[in-house]
Amino acid sequence: MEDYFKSGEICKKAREYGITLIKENAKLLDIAEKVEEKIKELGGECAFPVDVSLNHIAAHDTPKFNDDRVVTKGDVVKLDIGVHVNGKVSDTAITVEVGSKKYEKLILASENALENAIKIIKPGVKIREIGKMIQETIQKYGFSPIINLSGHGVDDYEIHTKPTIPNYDNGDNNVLKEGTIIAIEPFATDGEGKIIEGKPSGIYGLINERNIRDNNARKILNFIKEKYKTLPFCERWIIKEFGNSAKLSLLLLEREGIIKQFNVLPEIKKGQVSQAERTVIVGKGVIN
Ligand SMILES: [Co+2]
Repeated sequence: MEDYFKSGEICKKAREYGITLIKENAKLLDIAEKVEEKIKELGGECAFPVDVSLNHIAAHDTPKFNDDRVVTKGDVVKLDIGVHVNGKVSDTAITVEVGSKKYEKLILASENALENAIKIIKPGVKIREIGKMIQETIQKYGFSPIINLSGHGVDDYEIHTKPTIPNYDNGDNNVLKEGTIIAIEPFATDGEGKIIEGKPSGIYGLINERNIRDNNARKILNFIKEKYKTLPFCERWIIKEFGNSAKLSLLLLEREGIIKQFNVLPEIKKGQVSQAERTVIVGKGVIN
């Protein structure tokens, strides 16, 4: 348990630091790298690449190597951060609107949904009740929850495990048990309330530990197994370690079905999206 609290503390500090970096003209790459650096400085490791997702992109957008995108006025920026300490994962996210207040209510909707959900979490609460609370809170603001994104359990070196915590009443009558560790992450949108698969994100995960003959690809695969285990990693990190030619090896590993690439997740109607997330130990409270 101690490592979870440590992980949560680092996660919280990284989030607070991240907020200070989200400004007009800031490079997305700088935001991600500085937050990742901060996590290590504080004694943690990244549980996944820092995501900086803009506007109608709900999640899973991490800057590429040499990414030159910058934050512009009016952008709604979701910063999603995962930390682990000896594999104990905590997950958090916030939304910042830069230089305007057009989406203030949308951001409040996801924040308030998160707060209300956390208030009712205790041993014995039905999973559907949490979803219902999130849905009702977001709808009260006049928006829709994104129903095909959900909160999730976390475990040793795993960021998405059971139980699934829906952002709507999905009818799940299972109850939460004392000590279960879950990330709650409501997404609110002025779109339809659904995400689709977008462009490749440059974020990968190991899915099959098969051997590969190619020397460079094997070297990189060994590095991934050793360093990230089953946690997501990104092209940017691999290029930093192995140089530009690593791109080819990643392609090869992907083609062989050894690693899988995730896609960015846009809202289906290109609606604006806000997100808020914290990690909770059932019966003990929020850790980050
Ligand atoms: Co999460």
